[in-house]
Amino acid sequence: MALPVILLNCIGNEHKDYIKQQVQIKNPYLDTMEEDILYHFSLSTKTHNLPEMFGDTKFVCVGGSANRMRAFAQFMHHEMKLTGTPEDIRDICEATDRYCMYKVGPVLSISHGMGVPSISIMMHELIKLLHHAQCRDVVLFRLGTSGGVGLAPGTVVITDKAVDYSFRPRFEQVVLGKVIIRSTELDEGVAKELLQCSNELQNFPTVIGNTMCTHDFYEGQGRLDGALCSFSHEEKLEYLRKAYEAGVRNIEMESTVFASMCRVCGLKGVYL
Ligand code: R2B
Repeated sequence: MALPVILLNCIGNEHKDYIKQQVQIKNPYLDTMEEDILYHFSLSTKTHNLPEMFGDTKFVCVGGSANRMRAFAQFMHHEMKLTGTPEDIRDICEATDRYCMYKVGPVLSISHGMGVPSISIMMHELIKLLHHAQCRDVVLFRLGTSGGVGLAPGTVVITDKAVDYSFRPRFEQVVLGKVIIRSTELDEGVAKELLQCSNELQNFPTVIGNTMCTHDFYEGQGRLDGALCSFSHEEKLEYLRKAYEAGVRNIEMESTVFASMCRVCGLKGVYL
């Protein structure tokens, strides 16, 4: 409940001047294409009027599970006192079961699945969707689960930098067999504003810290209970200690690609 309430408080503030830009697509081929099919959303520029459906979107909230993002959309519907009943909101991507998507007023709520490959596909199609729909001034929030490092359970971590397994603020993408490195720093202004919103609410312990993105839930995050475990309990603690010293306050599996794609495409991104 903490994340939706903090976010609601933030959205309740007047929409700030800090977000006055269009989504920047970094693909010269895209605008020459007769049709762009967003395969995993089951949407297309030919079959759907994307500006009409999505043009007024201001906040995109993404999270791992489909059920959670539906519940989040219903919560926002209720809190924004929209017409109709929250239970009746329709999954815009119902023709596919890859992702779910709900639109409630200016808020789009989308699931991204687990891990970098899954959220990366969703991000490509989402950024293209925002471009085709001619959206402006959009802020993108990831509201998801993660494991805290040296924090009381339930603490909300607003990500300062998304870092890789070596605590570096970078995302490695393999393109045509070569590794490309992209930066993963997130928008400082929006993160600070969210922290302020959280402080005003009380009851929701919130910190700003680095989020470490791993490519695996078990060995990659130093868990001792996977099917494989090639390290000792002490080695695990040593790694987590080093992570903490490097500013890591939580661990999850999607932040680096989220942050790097927001940065390249000129989107304000906040990672919770
Ligand atoms: C957090 O929770 C999921 C793994 O259980 C994964 O998506 C993540 O980043």
